[in-house]
Amino acid sequence: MNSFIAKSARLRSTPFSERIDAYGVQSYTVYNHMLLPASFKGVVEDYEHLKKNVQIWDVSVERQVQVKGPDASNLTQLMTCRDLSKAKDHICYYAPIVDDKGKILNDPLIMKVASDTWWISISDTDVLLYAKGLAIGKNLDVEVTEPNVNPLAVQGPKSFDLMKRIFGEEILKMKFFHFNRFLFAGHKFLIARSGWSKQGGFEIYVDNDEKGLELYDALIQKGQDLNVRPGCPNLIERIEGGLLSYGNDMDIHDTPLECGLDAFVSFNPEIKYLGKTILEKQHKEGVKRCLVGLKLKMDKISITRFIPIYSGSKKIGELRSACFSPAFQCCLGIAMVDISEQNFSSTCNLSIDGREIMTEMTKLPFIK
Ligand code: THG
Repeated sequence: MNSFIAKSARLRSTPFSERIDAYGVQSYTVYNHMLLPASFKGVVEDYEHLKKNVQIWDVSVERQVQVKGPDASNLTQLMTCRDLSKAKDHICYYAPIVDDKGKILNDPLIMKVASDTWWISISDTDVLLYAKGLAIGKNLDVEVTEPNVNPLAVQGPKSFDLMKRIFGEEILKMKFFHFNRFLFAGHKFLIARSGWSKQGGFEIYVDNDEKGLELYDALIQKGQDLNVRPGCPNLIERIEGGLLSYGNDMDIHDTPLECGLDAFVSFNPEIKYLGKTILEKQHKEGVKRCLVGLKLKMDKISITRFIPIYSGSKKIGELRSACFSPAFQCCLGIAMVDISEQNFSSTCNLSIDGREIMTEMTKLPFIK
């Protein structure tokens, strides 16, 4: 297929777009109405490189929905099933946003960045519109905006060395999922020890285009001997690590309990959020389906839609993401299956897309 994406202002560029082009991005996906690189030298080569070195990712698509004002905490809590009542400045919270039916609308990181200001670092749905609608409908005293913030992720085992060279020893003291402000070129950047890989690293919330580009170039220059490269979230690495992708592994038809996100669902009587009574009922009765990992004895797979899974003639679930894993030397899949079919003790033959595949069901993540 020789098709390409026609770029326009509607597919908003980022402060780093020109660099990514120049460094030879190979493919894009679309995320929050923007282009997100999907590979540079090929998904497998990018994966091998990420596990050994350091990569700079333009993840500007991780948009910040800013909720600010006297009712900011109320509105933010109303949207998420995670208890944010004790949320501390300097800590990131993985906090699913659910609707009035307890179904997942988004699975962002949420950060309290000032006493009356929250940043919701969203996955691929229009949380801005949902928040605005709720604020208007409930007459809340808040301002909901999307500030000009473009995250840059520095990921991989050598990210610590690289970040130290630019921001000093202090940055290495920061714990996982904490954030703080660090100086570069006279500008204070909000930086978190986080990122959508299991290889370790940081996310820099770039709120100044010019200084951000200067920082991008410094990261590339100072990382030459660390074999730094531009990169992007990697399909294989994230499936092995069990990082769920909204729109792929889960969507508006699923609840956080069905997706194994129980740790992020509060049943504290003091906490009020939309969909809570439905989630309480589901928690009490138990879920009817759940996300599992599948090890599939096959050497190639590519998923562009949910693929029904049959055991004999019975449909037991659907395969939602999958890839060939060099680490496991088989295909790994993430699937939603009937709870009665959950079985971690034996292998079985499952029919996937009309092919009988020897399959082992496992808990997620594949790699701890
Ligand atoms: N960083 C930022 N924004 C984001 C993402 C990100 N927005 C979109 C998307 N990614 C949101 N989804 C996730 C999913 C998982 C994680 C982060 C964001 C994650 N999970 C850790 C894990 O599974 O090991 C820890 C979760 C926990 O224990 O709290 O990192 O990546 N800014």
